[in-house]
Amino acid sequence: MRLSRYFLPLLKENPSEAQIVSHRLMLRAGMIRQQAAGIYSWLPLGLRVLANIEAIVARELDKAGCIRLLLPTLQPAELWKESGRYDAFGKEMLRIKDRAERDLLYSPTCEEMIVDNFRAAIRSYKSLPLHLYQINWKFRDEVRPRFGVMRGREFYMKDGYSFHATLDDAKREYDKMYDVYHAIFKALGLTAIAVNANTGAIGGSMSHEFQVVAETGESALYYDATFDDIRSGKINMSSADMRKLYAAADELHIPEECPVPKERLRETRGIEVGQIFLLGSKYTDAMNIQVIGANGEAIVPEMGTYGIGVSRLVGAIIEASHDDNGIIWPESVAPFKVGLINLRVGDAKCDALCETLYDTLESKGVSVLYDDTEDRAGAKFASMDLIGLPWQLTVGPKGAERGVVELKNRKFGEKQELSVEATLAQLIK
Ligand code: P5A
Repeated sequence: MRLSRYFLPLLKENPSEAQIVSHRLMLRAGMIRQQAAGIYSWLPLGLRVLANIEAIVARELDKAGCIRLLLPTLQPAELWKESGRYDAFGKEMLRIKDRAERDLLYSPTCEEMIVDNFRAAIRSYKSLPLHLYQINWKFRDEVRPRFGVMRGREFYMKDGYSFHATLDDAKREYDKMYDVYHAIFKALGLTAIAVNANTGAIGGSMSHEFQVVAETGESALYYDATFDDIRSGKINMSSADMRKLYAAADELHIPEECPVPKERLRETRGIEVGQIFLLGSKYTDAMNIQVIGANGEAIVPEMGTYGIGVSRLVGAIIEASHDDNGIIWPESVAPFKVGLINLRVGDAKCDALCETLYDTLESKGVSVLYDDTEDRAGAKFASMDLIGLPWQLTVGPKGAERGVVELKNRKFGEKQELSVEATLAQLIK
């Protein structure tokens, strides 16, 4: 992508409405724009990151045997009246009437809608287990939308729902998703801590929240100090072993009953990037769902549900990975892998070398944002640091004369002067 042709509205000043660093940086880096409280446009740079996260989440779920579909964002109220949640959900639900005065709502979550799809198609235990998921917009009319995409009213969520013949089967899927979630967050460059949590408006008998530690997080957490060693990379632990360690959300932490000695107990704040629930038959009972069991009897399917805050993750990754100059994207989610800076646009050698680098990298599948504008060098460097692409490749007149360029790693800051061949070898892997 040529910067001169792109839509990247960077802000020079810190926006006064942003209280936390990720919100500030997303606005400054031209990733999002607020349209109403908790409702955002995703500008091209932000959308690329959102799409990368979405693709990683989908890839890991597909690998785990989950099946993707797409449900509508607008739902008829009748479904929610069947489950009893139409009234229970209260003011968080955005209620709409169509021209025929029929009650609709903008989906805050989709348990009812998925059960409705299940009942239209599944008759027998032989079709179980079945795990369906979607990645789609949700709306919750939060009392206090804040911190940008962290607590939006409109937000992008991965929501999965599994159906099983027995509660034991549902538990097994829950345990499997517990592991899959760790793998997903790891692939996104994050270490998540799974804490025991309340089931709230979703319901069920067991739940874990996946939390990324951050001072600015909205949840209070209590956990075994071993998690800090896992986070720092000092020790490596399997998801199964992690589950044996104590970790609880604020509301479930009872100091008198905590098994961890005081000196090993950590109290911090976290960003909830996902939550899983063992639902049992809450929705299948309420909506009268039955299928034929192995002995010909009627059984009520048992369920689980599994959520990931895809848009919230964009903010969470920035909270976990930035410095004073801007964002530092992990390669897996970076909007472009390389920022190519032409220090003297109009100089024949600089232009020719940049064009060669740009074409070669793009043709090898390495995404490049090419700064071909006439801005000052200082401004170009500052913008590249702000938007946080993993590699910065700078071409200046002296280097171009000798056929060398400068390659900087955004995370470690180290700069190398390299030949064109060596640069390409380094970036095309
Ligand atoms: C699980 C999937 C559910 O809704 N039903 C379908 C279950 N769970 S949840 O915990 O309520 O939401 C799942 C994840 O969505 C993110 N999230 C939000 N992100 C941004 N702004 C919001 N207002 C918001 N509300 C929830 C969280 O990451 C949460 O874990």
